[in-house]
Amino acid sequence: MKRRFCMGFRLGTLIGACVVMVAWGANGAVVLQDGFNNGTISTPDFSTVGNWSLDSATNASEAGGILTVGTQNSTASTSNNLRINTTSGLNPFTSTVQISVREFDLFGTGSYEPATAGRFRLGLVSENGSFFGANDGFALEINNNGLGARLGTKLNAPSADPNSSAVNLSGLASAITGFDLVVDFDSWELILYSDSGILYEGEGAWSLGTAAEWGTGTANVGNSALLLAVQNAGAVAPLTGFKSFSMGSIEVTTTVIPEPSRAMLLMLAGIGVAFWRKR
Ligand SMILES: [Ca+2]
Ligand SMILES: [Ca+2]
Repeated sequence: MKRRFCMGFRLGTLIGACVVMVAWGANGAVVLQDGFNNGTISTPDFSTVGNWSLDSATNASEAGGILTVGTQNSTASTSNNLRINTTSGLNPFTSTVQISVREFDLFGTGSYEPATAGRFRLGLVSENGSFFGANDGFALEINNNGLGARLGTKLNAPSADPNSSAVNLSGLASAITGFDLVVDFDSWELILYSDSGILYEGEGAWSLGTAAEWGTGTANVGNSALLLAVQNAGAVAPLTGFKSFSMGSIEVTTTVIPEPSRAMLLMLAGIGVAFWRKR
């Protein structure tokens, strides 16, 4: 995301400008940190963007530094959501948002034990509590008991929920146990980890539309949310059991996207540095 500012300049200018941009780009601020240590699901260890709320108090726990959320009953296609109704501190149109999750596990019991049944999703959504609303958002899905993943935006898949427009993986060598996801309004980066190392690394362009289109909460207030969800789906009757996810930690960091005028000033500063060094 920073590289585009460095193209089309001579080497000295490029180095000077990049030094300035990198120094500035490192100023990410942690807005949410949760190791699930205090025993109360609703209260993160640290948050400037709000507290968690749970669709149902049942089938969820925070114990031993691990959050576990399961579906609510054994019928097909039910889901349970843990969410933070976001404030302006979590806005992909003004900030680059990095979300890191560790000690992740997707598993099931009964009819939902097979890999093909049920899924987990994480996203910034424009309608509180849903990946299926009319307004666009994005979702990272982990499916197949951690052996598959999809990433996409609603805008890139207008006829469906946010799904596989950016990433579509299946048959991974081992289960996903963590990820780093970096998003803003026009680009994404994703690294998936297993216990033995990096499973996948990629980046690309996408679109979340415009801030005005992004949900009833324009500029990321109102109904928008950071959502963690697990869904019962795809099981063979008779239906028993639940799909669940667990995680040991989540951290959300935001870095303000430069205003065009501000980026130009920084580049001029970089050119100045390069010129001064040349003399
Ligand atoms: Ca807690
Ligand atoms: Ca933990």
